[in-house]
Amino acid sequence: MNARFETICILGLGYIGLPTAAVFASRKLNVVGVDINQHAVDTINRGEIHIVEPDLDIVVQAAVQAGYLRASTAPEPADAFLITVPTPFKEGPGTDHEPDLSYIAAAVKAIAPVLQPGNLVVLESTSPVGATEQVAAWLHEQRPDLSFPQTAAEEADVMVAHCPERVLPGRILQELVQNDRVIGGMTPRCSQAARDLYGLFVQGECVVTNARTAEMCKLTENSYRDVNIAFANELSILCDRLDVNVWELIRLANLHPRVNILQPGPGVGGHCIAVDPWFIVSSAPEHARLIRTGREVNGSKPEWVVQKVLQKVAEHGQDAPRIACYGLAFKPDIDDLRESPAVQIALQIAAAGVGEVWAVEPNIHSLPKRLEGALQLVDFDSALKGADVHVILVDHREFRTQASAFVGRPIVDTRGICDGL
Ligand code: SAJ
Repeated sequence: MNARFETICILGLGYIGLPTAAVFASRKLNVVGVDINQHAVDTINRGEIHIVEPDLDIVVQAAVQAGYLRASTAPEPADAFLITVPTPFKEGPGTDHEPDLSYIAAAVKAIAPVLQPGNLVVLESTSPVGATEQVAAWLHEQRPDLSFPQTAAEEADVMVAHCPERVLPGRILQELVQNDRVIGGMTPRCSQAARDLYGLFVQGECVVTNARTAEMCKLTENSYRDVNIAFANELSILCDRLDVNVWELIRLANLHPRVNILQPGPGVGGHCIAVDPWFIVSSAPEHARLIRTGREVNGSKPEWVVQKVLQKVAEHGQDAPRIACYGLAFKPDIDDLRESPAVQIALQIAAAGVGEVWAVEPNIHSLPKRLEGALQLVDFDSALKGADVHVILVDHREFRTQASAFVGRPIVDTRGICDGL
């Protein structure tokens, strides 16, 4: 028999939680989204959104107006609880990229008092192997009156599963519905319940495995991409040394039916690909050699770009030049500056003190506090007219469509948007 879900409580209303909440609500489930950020809660309750993601505003507005989506700072009783909070690194001395599960722990603590027999708890946050079992253990500690799968197996009062998100920022709403999902329940009954839940909106296949495999699968997907981008980034550095056009090289190599090289760039950003491979490395450092090297290659690319820019500035030979950095986001057509190599590069150029550093970022209205002072936000036309050196860091649509404007100017093009012009 299919598990019945009428009310869903989603903890963490960020890039994953909010779209997921909105999609469940659009299927006429009662959704309570929970976030510790009062501003996010108020914004959503007005039917607006606090992040940039294509079409999300329309879906959220419709869901709030129809009464199916509501935000709150505290969890409420529900049939299923989804945990979609961040898993950053631990900070402080002696920590080497170890995952920080404190947001998950806080979410567990928040839902424990409202848990009821028959509930399903799904961990969606990207997590190190073993985190779902940890969630179940924490829940048991806080609710000794309820039984959980680690002790009661299929008889448990509360079911627990891992179902990692795999959507691409910029395409979240399509990918949420269309992508296949990996479902890792702590028992087959937990998996079945989670499969029923996601089956309410997922059109792709929901493939069942155990929780540890699901955790490792998510980390593997992002590590695979990281290592492949590292290959492209290494090629770009080699080609620069060997005077070969890397964009043309990759196009040609990819004509081979079994070669598919990704694109080089200024480094790898975001809160996923630049982070998740470390969760594998920190769990077995001596065995994760390739994955660590991929991270190191991508992690050192921004520094290489900075050196290229300083070289270009020196060639230009002007005192106090104005250097325009095009793009601050970690990838095209989004506003997300987290772990962005573009931000790192712009700040390092500013710190080098060779000139004034301008940032052109069409997806934000003002600079975050930590960038104020070091950078100046200017619009595309002013940068094009006024800057002496142009550094393309993100291939935003606005830059791609106007790439010919850069021709003939001193430029460092980390994304190849001017290739062939
Ligand atoms: N990048 C390159 N060259 C490429 C592709 C990407 O330099 O050829 C850079 C981007 O500019 C960006 C970074 O890599 O800085 C990551 O971007 P991305 O588009 O590859 O991935 P994310 O971080 O937006 O989303 C990834 C996705 N994972 C995979 O494709 C395996 C997504 O499906 C996951 O859901 C997401 O991580 C996540 O949340 O884990």
